[in-house]
Amino acid sequence: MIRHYSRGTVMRGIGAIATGLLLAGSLAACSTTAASGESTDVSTLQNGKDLGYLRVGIANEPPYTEVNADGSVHGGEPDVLREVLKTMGIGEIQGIITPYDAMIPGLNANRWDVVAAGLFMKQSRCAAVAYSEPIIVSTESYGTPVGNPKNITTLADIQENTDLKIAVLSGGFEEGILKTIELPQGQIVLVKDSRSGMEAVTANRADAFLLPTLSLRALVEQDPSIEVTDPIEDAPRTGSGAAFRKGDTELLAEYNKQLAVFKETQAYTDIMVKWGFDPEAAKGVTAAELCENEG
Ligand code: 6CS
Repeated sequence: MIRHYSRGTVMRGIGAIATGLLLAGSLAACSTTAASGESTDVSTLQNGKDLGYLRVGIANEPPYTEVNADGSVHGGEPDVLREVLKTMGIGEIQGIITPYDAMIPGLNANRWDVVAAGLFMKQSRCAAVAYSEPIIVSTESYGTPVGNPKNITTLADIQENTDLKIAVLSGGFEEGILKTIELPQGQIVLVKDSRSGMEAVTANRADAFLLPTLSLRALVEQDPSIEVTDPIEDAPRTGSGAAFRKGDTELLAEYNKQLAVFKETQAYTDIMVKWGFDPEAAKGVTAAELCENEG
């Protein structure tokens, strides 16, 4: 991705970023209005080095992504992204919260430079963006009423009982799972966020809420009104890493090179363990394998 910045804009941008970083995590992107005078072609990688940060699309769904009260961005994905970018000369990330179904359109519209949100790899997404090698491989579960009264534990269970209604995030990976198994639309309850998914279950509009296991567990820690099943054994393996624009080949290549080194460090293990992920799960798994996921 080549964007045209005049040298003056780049220098003004660096000054602006120095101020911005003092605000610790303000959610902003640098101005890209082209000034008069000579223009220079600046790649996303070089632009990140010049300005000191990359803009990252996130969801704010712990433990994958979490935005603190001061605006700082954390979670398994952003914490790894930040450390790997530092080895590449890019000191910080600026988070922009967005729904999952807007992450790829926003990336390709240059509203952010990378997605690091646990945006699980599957065929259609891998066709639209350039994923790094995976840093997280995780599982899916159901959030059900306490006691799981309808004993919903697998995808087969909801296919066999057409009375069951399942809440999923609109445009999320889980909606894709239900479409792949050809669940009738009448059994699918689309919700806009995790809170709404939980409420669909507690208000009896849905019999279960399909979401990553660790995300449901984080929600239940705050609100034990539902319970979380064991990982769904017939659900696809979910894997994620940083997602870049297809044209940012230089950024992807350098990121993967540094990521391979970082995944062998104690710092990587510490981040994964801190957020509840298995640091061994992503080792030996490739983006190519995870991109075979249907949907
Ligand atoms: O990749 C996705 O669309 C899913 N990823 C996470 C971390 N949560 C739910 C979302 O649907």
